[in-house]
Amino acid sequence: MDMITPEHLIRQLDSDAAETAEWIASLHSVLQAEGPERARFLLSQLASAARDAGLNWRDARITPYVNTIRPQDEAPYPGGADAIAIEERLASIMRWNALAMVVRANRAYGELGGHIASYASAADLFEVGFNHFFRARDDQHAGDLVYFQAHSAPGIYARAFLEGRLSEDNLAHYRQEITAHNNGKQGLSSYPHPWLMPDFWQFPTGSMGIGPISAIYQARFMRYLEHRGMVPPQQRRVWGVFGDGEMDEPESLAALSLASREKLDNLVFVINCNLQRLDGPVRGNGHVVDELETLFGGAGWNVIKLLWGSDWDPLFARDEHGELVDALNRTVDGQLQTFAANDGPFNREHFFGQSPGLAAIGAVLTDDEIDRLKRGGHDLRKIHAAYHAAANHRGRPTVILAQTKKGFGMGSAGQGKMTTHQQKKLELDDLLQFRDRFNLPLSDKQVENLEFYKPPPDSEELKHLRACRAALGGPLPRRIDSKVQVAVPALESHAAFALDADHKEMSTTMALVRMMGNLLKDPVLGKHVVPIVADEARTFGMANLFRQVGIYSAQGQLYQPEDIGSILYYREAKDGQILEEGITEAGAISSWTSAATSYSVNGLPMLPFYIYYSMFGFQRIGDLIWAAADQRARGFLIGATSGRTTLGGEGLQHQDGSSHLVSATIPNCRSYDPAYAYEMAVIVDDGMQRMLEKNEDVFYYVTVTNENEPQPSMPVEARDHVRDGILRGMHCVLPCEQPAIRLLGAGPLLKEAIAAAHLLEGIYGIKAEVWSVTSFSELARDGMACERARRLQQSDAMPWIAQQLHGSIAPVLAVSDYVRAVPESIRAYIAAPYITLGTDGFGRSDTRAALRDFFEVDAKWICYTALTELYEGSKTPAQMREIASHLGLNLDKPISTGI
Ligand SMILES: Cc1ncc(C[n+]2csc(CCOP(=O)(O)OP(=O)(O)O)c2C)c(N)n1
Repeated sequence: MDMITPEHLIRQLDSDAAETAEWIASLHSVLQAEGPERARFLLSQLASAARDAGLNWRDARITPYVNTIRPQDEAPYPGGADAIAIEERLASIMRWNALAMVVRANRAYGELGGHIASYASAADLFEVGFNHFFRARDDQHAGDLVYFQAHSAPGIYARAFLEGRLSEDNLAHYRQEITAHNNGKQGLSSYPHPWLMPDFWQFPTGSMGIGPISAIYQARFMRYLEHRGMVPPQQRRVWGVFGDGEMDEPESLAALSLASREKLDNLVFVINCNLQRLDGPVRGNGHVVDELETLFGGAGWNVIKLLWGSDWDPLFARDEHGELVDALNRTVDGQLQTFAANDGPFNREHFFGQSPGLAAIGAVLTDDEIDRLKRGGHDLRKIHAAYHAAANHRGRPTVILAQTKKGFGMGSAGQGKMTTHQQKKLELDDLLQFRDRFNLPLSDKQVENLEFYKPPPDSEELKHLRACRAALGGPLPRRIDSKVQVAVPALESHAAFALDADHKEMSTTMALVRMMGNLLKDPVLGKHVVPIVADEARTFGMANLFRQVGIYSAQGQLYQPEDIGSILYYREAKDGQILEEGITEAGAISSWTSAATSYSVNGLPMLPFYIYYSMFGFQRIGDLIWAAADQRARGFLIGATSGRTTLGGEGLQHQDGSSHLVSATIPNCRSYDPAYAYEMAVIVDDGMQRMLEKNEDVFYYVTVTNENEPQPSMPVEARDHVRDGILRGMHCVLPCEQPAIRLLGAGPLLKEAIAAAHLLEGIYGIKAEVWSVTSFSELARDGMACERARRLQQSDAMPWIAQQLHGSIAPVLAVSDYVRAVPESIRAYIAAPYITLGTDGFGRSDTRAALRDFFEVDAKWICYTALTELYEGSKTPAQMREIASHLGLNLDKPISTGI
């Protein structure tokens, strides 16, 4: 085995130590005599001289494997040693209760799962935050936002238990939400879940990577609101506590440069570097801390390494020849994990035993002291110093790279073990050891019974805990469900052009943008609207908004835009309203979520419209949308230039045939695929009313297309009826007495259905009725609900679609620009023969007409398909071929799903 042996670790000795010392002494004397400015200048001159001499030398972005903050620079601990002692006891109690919660649940039902080791490593990082930094919302302050590492949730519950916010009953129902509910109790969700615990959790972080990118865009959105004068400037911060393994996710690192570019000094990341993820070490053969230091530092963040506890300080002080630092620099993470998993004698032999110098440094410690040497992330004093420095750093976001031990205190049952992440059952001996390790006042029997422990209300611990939180504005986490309303202007005031379009040519995208332009001018609603794009504003015809409301830029506009003379010039402004995110759908949706949850997070409702290529929405960033749904987001997602056959020419990457299938799976997302500008206007109006006036936790997905076509006016008579139909999913656009067939057309293919009706009548004398289906998913949801009510409550409720199609038994044929599974979703509610056409298969680059022929969804194919149903049994195959040939269709063409 390629194990690190002491010999490997012995550092290469300095070839001229005296010369090195001279250089260092010179630096020190400059520092002393002339200060850091001059020292920095000299170092940069030296670096440029080295470059000139062809040394190809570059300052490594990695600093030695030691703490960034020197002991003498540490801020004093509020309350001093006494407070530290109390807080350590509190952390021990929370550790126990968190562990007991998980082990209890799994003793009862082995399938429930849960994690002990992650919180065990993060407990101290959380405690210092809770006791001294995380500000809650109260009358004076809008509060900090804290993103909690999801699988440390048991620890957060354990704290809320001590605070009296959660009861023993709650803890006993960890991961048993349904059972608890059935017993009239509130259970605890596995991970932060605002939908299920709406008074508690603010941000869902269970899916790795979503917390980090969301935290960055939240901090940015706070600045946006401040710069636009929507909220007063306050020292609010966003704190994100994440795992080192989680940093592997692309989303975790994707927005680092945005954070520094925008100088987000209201943002602090605390990365819990316990050096392990689920399966094993994060970077066994290197240092994850160094890698993250390079990445964050390179992106412009202030990096604070918090690696070693105070008990290491005397050891570093004795490290005259740098052997200790050198050994730490060389000890890779896999080895550090092994040291964490082993005891004092092992560490003395294998770490301090590497050289006589190191052995001498370690000689002042007993084996037990070596065993208890703390990593930085377990030392309250050091953690406080790092948080204090981060909170006071100006001009840049800060990341604290805190080294900890995974499963800290779990002893041989878990600390530093490869398998510790999944550990959820502990033997009695391990539990007793844990009790002893953390001096918990529990009898053997109480340990065996996994009893939760809460000190008396007037104990030093609980008084301290309450006082700390009171000073910081109250408990955390806490989600506030604001009921502030924003008045929505009358539909006619901003969408008259769509309601009375009178066959003017426009696409639904153009109509949407025009409507948004009008809404932005509304004296009440206007300032709440947040248009968001990911570098496609021009594609969607939004360039006029650049001038109208400006593009947000924290720095304003430091250049004269090339197109300054034009009326639509590219205007950036500090109070700009548009969020132009550049080519990052993940970033843009994170901005959208920040705006869409502002009603709760900031007590200020905002109305975001994120307009994007529909293919790059649910398919590409579906998980971020799911998280937004969990957060009870309110806003509009606009899938632009949507549909498989409508975005001619673009081919398979851009042509979307599936977003409506996915959006239908999100319970609080209402999805629409309108055909007409007036339908779109009615849908947006309804969304605004429900979200801004009725404060419903829903969001809307609306697809719009770039196909210019004559737009009919909304029928004048029975507008309420039409409106109701549009919102519930379908309304009749071509009625007919005793139709032989009913055609359901959706979105851009409605016109093909209407054209097919004319073909059927004109050529074959067959009468067809045509309906515009604005939402298959709303029809299907209603159908499912009625079906269930019939079964469970013996209700006679009839699905709405069944009511609409009630008057006839003629076959029904539906056509959608999405995969067939979308129109198939309503099959169960149609009491007539039902045929569906859709666009399954890869997209192709060609004209719309060619695409619609290829996918067999144009007027001719609809007509032919209707005839196959109507002529069933009365025409021979040869006659059907003749009909197809007459329509110009090739029945031998390959299937669209073929490759
Ligand atoms: C997107 C996603 N992929 C996988 C998981 C499963 N998962 C949960 S925790 C975890 C390991 C996390 O390791 P780390 O971030 O280092 O945190 P630690 O538990 O070590 O503190 C994994 C893979 C997840 N929750 N989300």
